[in-house]
Amino acid sequence: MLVVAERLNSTRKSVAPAIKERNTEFVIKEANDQVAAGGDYLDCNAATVGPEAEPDTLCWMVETVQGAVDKPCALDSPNAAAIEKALAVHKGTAMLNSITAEKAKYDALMPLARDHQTKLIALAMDDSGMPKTAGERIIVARKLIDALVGDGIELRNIFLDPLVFPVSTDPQNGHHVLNTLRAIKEAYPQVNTIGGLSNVSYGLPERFIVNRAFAVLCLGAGLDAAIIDPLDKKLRSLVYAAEAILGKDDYCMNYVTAAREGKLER
Ligand code: THG
Repeated sequence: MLVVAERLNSTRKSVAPAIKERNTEFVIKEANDQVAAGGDYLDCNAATVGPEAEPDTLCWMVETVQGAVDKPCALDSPNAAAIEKALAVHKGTAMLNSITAEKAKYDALMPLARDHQTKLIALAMDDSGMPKTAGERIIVARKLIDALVGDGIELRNIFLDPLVFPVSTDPQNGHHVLNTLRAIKEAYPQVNTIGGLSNVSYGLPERFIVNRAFAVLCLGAGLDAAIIDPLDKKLRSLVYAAEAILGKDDYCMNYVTAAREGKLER
């Protein structure tokens, strides 16, 4: 499973002031910690500084992160101006987080993804709002994937996000995600799937437990990548184990190596 490390997000209480004050040391430590824990992409979200300051702040985040670690970033913003500026300073292949089938957003962001050949997170939503059931999400997802392919985006660069909502608000919310994952992988085997797993546990106690259970279920339904806190060793351990069980880890090499390297925790 590809890990998009989520901790450098300005909506987190401890991160917002650090980003506003351009605390380089804070960002470097988070980047180093998340890569040491297995992060493949580092999500960078500077939304709370406001739309005026966001482009320069996101650039500063990307340059600070990539000055410390040799990893690509996931540029977490709906602001095309911020994405465009950040792409200009980003080294390697970035991930763009995210595009939707909302017309204005699609038209602003699709050319950036196409021209820079980025990885692209595609959210299953359009101008009619957030789809609810798996059936509704699959219709929107198909529309979006087909539009992207028509505009020259390669299937392998698309990461379809089915949108994760809390199970505390609707008991079917987990099911909607799992059913969407299965349907997308069946219809488009070359498209990758991704989700922000921690959304599932909003409003519940001991959220980490719910997130871990959800990660395992999503892997079983065809999840390829996840936006997670890689510092959760127990979550990472369950992901290694689940991948071995699902035949995604030849001879359990990754699991055994993780154990040898002290990365597993029961
Ligand atoms: N899909 C896509 N992108 C996303 C999401 C998604 N980006 C944002 C989010 N969802 C995933 N990232 C985070 C980052 C941090 C936290 C949760 C999700 C987090 N939340 C604590 C909480 O809510 O309790 C904040 C506590 C704090 O203030 O520190 O840590 O679904 N494509």
